[in-house]
Amino acid sequence: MRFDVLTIFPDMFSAYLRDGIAGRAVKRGLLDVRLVNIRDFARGAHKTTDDRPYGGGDGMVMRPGPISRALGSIERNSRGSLVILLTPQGETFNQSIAWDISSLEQVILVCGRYEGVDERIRLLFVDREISIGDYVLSGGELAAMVIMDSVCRLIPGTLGGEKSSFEDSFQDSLLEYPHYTRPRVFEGLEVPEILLSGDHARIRGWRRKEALKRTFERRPDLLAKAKLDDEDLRILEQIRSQTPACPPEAEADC
Ligand code: 9D3
Repeated sequence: MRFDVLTIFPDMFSAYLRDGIAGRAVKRGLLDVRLVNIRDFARGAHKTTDDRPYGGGDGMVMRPGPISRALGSIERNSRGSLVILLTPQGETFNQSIAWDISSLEQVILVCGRYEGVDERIRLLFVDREISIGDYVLSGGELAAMVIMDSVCRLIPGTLGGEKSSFEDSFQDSLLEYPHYTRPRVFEGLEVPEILLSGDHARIRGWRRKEALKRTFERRPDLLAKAKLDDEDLRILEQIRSQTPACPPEAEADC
């Protein structure tokens, strides 16, 4: 798999590509990452990549010429490649989109800056538009790294000794149970006795209940999609019955 990243700030990627999971995939020969500096394709004495918006208004817009030429410089995989624009107006990224992308041989990530990219880039070249969530970033670079990170984990061989992405996705419809390591007592707080018992069946049951409890409390939306067996449903009913009802005057907050 190969990522080509178009950006005016290629240096933002160096620490991530050195220390992150994508860097490891590159070292193992599973992934190729090429950084393309859009400014290298800007013309004129000032090499500007942005300009004022037609019609007026605040902020600057990325000019189409440099991005178009940068895209033209990329060798395209004959078996197909996808151009993704990182933009607040895109579909919200999630694990299902990460799986989609992980099946491709070449992904071209275009990082916008300023108020955005000239509309004609989108019209002429972009296959998919992605946002990483409803908050304001200063540009697409961090979003591109988020996508590379989550997609890399899905390439077989990237995670090495760690938990496989298959195991990860198997559980991913629920939040995780609480984790503990040494020491047994920290700041007066003890590790739950059951985790020290060596009774693996009871430990599995405790963890499943804690995962269901957390998901019920924090992300009830996930329970709707989760694969739950009869035992899970029984535990959930017990959790529900132990949760105080929401008083009508506080309905919006609980
Ligand atoms: C503050 C300016 N906004 C209102 C006029 C529009 C705006 C334009 C450009 C807001 C952010 C950006 C830069 N952001 C991205 O390029 C971006 C992004 C994001 O801000 N949030 C979540 N995902 C992404 S992907 C690219």
